[in-house]
Amino acid sequence: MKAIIYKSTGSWYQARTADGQWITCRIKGKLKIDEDISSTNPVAVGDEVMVEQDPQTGDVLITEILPRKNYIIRSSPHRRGQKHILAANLDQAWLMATLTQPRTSTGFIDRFLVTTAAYHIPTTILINKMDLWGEEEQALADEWTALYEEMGYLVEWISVKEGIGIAELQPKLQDQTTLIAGHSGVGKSSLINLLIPGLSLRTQPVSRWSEKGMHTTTFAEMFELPFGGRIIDTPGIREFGLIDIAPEELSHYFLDMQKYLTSCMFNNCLHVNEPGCAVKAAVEEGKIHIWRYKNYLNILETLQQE
Ligand SMILES: Nc1nc2c(ncn2[C@@H]2O[C@H](COP(=O)(O)OP(=O)(O)OP(=O)(O)O)[C@@H](O)[C@H]2O)c(=O)[nH]1
Ligand SMILES: [Mg+2]
Ligand SMILES: [Zn+2]
Repeated sequence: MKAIIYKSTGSWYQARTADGQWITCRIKGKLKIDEDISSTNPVAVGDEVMVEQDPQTGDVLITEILPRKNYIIRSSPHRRGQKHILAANLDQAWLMATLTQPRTSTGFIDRFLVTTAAYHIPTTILINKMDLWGEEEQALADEWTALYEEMGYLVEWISVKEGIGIAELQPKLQDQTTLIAGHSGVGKSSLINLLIPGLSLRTQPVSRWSEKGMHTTTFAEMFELPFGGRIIDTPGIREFGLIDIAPEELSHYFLDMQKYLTSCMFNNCLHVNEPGCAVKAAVEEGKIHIWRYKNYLNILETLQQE
């Protein structure tokens, strides 16, 4: 029978079968995997799987992972060089950021956007905790919003605490499978609690000293929305490590660089110090934001080290 994975806690998985039953299952010794991803988690939240009952033990076993429509992958937080699939079969990704308590860096945002662009997953940037904004944060919010909207991303300002901007999110979530990602403490679980009455996911204040989150959510988990659709809560990500992206490919996933790429003198231009580089010219003319270019160079350097 077919089932969808809602939660993984290491060796056990919670899933829902095609006929609506909730089950707990584990992986059969020899699992048929189509793609060769060699991740630390062979089965991810959102995966469609085939399950069958072991006649001897009565355990429900996952016998096959059905082909994934897409997935979001990053380098494993625990083991360098290993891959971890955040979730699979997504309609969209929402990157939750905050300007204070904690502040999300644009480097983090840009790494995430590169991955979702590489896997063709439509992405929205949610900026939470607007209730805490002073003049500086407001100015930054304006700047980020203009920058990312120009590239074609949707940017929404919300306050989960005060319920601002939340009703507007509902039609965007309806009947979609949405992943929510971001640093620890930005309010991912708090938002899901607000969207699903009766749910009480654990949330925790950010540290007063470091202004960083406490890594309260420890496993990704998918929930059904009362108005239709599914939403995936994920553990806070400190650094989003990119995977499977070649250095020459990187600029293709910077949506603001795309239109200049064919004008570079060399078609394998890395836009660092090659002559006749249209990307660098656009940066100098202010058509590409200097932040974005700096983040590009940083990411490029980490890709070249691999
Ligand atoms: N001031 C303010 N605080 C908020 C808002 N949204 C969430 N918080 C608070 O931020 C803290 C962290 O919220 P969580 O929902 O636990 O954050 P998370 O993103 O799920 O964090 P991890 O599970 O660690 O990744 C909690 O104390 C929330 O009450 C908001 O809009 N404004
Ligand atoms: Mg959480
Ligand atoms: Zn170039």
